[in-house]
Amino acid sequence: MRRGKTSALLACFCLAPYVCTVAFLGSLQKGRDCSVQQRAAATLYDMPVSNNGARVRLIAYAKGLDANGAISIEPPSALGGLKSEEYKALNPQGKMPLMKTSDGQSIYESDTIARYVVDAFSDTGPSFTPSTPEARALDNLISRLHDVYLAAIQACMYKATPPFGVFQSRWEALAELRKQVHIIDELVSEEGPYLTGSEIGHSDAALFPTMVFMQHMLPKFMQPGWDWSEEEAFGPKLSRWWKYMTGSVPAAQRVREEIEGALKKWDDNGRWDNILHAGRKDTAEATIFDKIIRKEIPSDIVYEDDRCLVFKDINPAAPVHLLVIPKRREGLTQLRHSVQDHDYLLGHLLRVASEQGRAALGEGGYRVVINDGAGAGQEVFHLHLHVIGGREMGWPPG
Ligand SMILES: N[C@@H](CCC(=O)N[C@@H](CS)C(=O)NCC(=O)O)C(=O)O
Repeated sequence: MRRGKTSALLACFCLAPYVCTVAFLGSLQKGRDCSVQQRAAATLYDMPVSNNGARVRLIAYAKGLDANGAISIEPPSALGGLKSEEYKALNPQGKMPLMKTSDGQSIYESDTIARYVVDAFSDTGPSFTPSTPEARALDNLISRLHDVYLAAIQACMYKATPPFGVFQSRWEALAELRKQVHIIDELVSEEGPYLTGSEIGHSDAALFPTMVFMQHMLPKFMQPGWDWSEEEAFGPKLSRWWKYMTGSVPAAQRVREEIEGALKKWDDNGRWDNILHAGRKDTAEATIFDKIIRKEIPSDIVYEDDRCLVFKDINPAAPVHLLVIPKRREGLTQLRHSVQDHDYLLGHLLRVASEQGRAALGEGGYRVVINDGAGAGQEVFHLHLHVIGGREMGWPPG
């Protein structure tokens, strides 16, 4: 839809006089086609740190929609904040981004806003729609994998406490994040430079801001066995794509600067100081249990899963005496170091202790003991639950 400047100006006056006129005059100054100004002045409510919002911003910047006044960007505080009644009337999820179109319609969820922007402003800038059905299918697939499997658990990199999407364990969520990145890497076009080939698409806009998060945050979680290497973390094709986007795509460079500027403030404010596996790493000495877990020294193992190991105490205090230990200590040298991140692990250890107690003793009673500290009889500084039974026990325990 292209019109002359006069008819465009008339249309602008009919739709939204003030903003459209400003936008139109702006376009005159820049000597651009003014067709986009007929829909002028949608508002995107968003913040620089928001990677979901950055997906829309990247598209808007690439299309020049902020520069020509077609989209203005406001913080959610302009509507009283994410949790205000005014904001939630427009987006009941209370999240950003949110778009209010020039006719007052509210659109939320970044993928939906991005598709609206690409559709409504199809006459300007890159189409963000690859030209073959196969490339479009790949574009949709990567966008969807990003939304369902990455964005849904990304909070494991920066949120203070679980859950992280469906994960209660930060460590397991981080491992899943890395796995999902590799699944996407496998799908990426060999030729590039974009994810699906020669044309930029929705998937580039969706994944790039989340990559900025991962580039900034994942190295904070590295530790023995989890060394940081960009190529290893992202895979060869995503690493190549990242270099291209950061080196040759101005809209991507701009959102990267915006996000990193905000993340720098998070760094400076100590955001990661108390985050388990980042600022709060387990640096205590290894114990004999680590060797048992790695099977470097023999033990009589009765049960094992991804999270814990159960074996017979070599110095039993009763006919049945099992030790239930976490495979990853996660700072739990003692019970007293537990934080909310450990809820999943503590619950798991207790359930396994109960299963193993019943398996060993049937209807007979058993006792589950955690000694916290040398004064309470703790000898190995790696959290362990004693499951003791098979004889009469007194109370109080000595
Ligand atoms: N699925 C939503 C996710 C939106 C979302 O989680 N936004 C974050 C910022 S990136 C947010 O608003 N967080 C603040 C909050 O949840 O209170 C989308 O794609 O738009």
